[in-house]
Amino acid sequence: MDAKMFCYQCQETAGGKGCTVQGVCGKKPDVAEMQDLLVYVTKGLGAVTTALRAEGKKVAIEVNHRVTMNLFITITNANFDREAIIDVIEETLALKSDLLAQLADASKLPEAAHWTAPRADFEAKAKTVGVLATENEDVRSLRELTMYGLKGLSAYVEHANALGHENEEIDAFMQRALAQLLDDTMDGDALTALVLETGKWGVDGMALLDGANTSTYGHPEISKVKLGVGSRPGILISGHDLKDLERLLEQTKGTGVDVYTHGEMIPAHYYPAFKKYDNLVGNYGNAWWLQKEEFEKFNGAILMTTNCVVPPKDSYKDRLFTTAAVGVPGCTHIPLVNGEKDFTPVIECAKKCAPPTELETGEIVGGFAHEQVFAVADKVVEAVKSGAIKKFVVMAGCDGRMKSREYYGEFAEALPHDTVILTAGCAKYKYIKKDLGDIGGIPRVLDAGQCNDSYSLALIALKLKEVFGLDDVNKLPIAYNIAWYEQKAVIVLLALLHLGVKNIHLGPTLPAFLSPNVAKVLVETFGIGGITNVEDDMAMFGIEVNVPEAAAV
Ligand code: SF4
Ligand code: SF3
Repeated sequence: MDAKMFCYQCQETAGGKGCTVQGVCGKKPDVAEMQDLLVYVTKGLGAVTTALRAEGKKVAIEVNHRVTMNLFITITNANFDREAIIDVIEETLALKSDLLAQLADASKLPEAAHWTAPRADFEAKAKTVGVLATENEDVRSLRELTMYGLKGLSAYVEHANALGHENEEIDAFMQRALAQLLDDTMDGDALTALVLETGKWGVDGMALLDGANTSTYGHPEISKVKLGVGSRPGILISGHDLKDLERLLEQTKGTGVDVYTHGEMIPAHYYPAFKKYDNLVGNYGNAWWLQKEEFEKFNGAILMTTNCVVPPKDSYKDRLFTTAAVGVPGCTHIPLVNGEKDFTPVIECAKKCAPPTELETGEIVGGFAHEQVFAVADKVVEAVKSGAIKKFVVMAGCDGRMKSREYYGEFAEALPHDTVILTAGCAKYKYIKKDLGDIGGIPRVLDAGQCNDSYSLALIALKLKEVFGLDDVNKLPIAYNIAWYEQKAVIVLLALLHLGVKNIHLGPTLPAFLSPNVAKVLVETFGIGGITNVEDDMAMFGIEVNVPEAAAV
């Protein structure tokens, strides 16, 4: 049977090879093809803006934002709305044609820079520009590795942009890289260099977002987050966009509606600026993949500010709202109008709803971003010197549906009591609610925040390297056991490689988009590896498995 689509950008791709009938994520072929076309026209736009810069012409901020938003839309679990994607393709074509007209010489640009067509012809074109249009498996692998890094980077840049922080150099790189992905003269070496360069800009992108978040909302501090529920109706806000949370908290003040965070929004509670809202009650639920059950039980309105959204059940579809890059057909989308968003439909919906059904009680502790850890650095260093802490294990990344991910909860529990977990991203939901204790007051799970806050973990590693007077970050007692799912994890990985971190282990499976040859280069150059089982991996990381006290006697 002919493939109806092809996508292998995430960890859950069908059979560990590629989704060809429909996405495991729920993406249908008719949506997949329009995402392919959106990627294609955005590469064409990148070629045009890169040529404009080469002619010394300025590229407007709105154009940069168009590029980042387009890539963000195609991230796993962000947008399932074919019609909305078609609208974005049309807008991009119009923008591209305006910019083309400003070029003195457009003769050397690739076909994608010139391509335009009426909407009726989109489908036919889309079928010719997907991932498999690159025939050579290694070239395809390197192109897609770069592309997924760019998609992850676009998400982080978009959040920084939402807070008014811009970095034209990052935008120029992203657009040049998009153009280079169309360039058939780029060989394996040139593309490998592009992959690594993407990691460099990944560090800059995360630094941009870190600066945007901390200068707007303060530095995260050690905080307790409530897990129970109140008695008023609520809005559950999910995704990564702190600006949307701020707007929602402002607009719900005095309305009698409470706000709860979900999934990747939990670290909002760590920022000083959000502590002043008494209607920000706590966190509800877990990582993205459990949302079908949890959104149903929440009873109230739900706002998805970014991925990861799962195509909703009818039982709560009318309570689900999207904004920015997110799209779900049939759900109300809240647009940005003149720099503002009106969440009235979300609030009005919530007012008519019952309060949330309690899932759990208690609290979790987080807020160990770089400044907070630096503030207790003496304590940490002392614990390492005294042997109370023997190893740090970076377990950042994503959570997901696969049963094989139970490994991460088991791994966390099996770690001996002289180890500390450094985490960020939704991967933490596998162990953050387990009581793993503390070491002399330092909790054994230090949550820095969202997946983009992996940047904090890198800064913490660099700080420890400095404090211990080491010449190589790989000489620190840190193991990297990272869970990945979507493309933000790809940019985090490339950023860590750029910072010189070696021997990172990725699971639960290695990316399907790594061809055997590309995987070999990553293994040989950076020591990248997979995972097997808790016991063998503990030995591989040089960690003694935790023996429960009762069993030890
Ligand atoms: Fe498949 Fe993942 Fe692509 Fe969805 S995003 S279609 S699950 S590879
Ligand atoms: Fe999670 Fe989607 Fe990756 Fe941001 S929310 S870490 S999966």
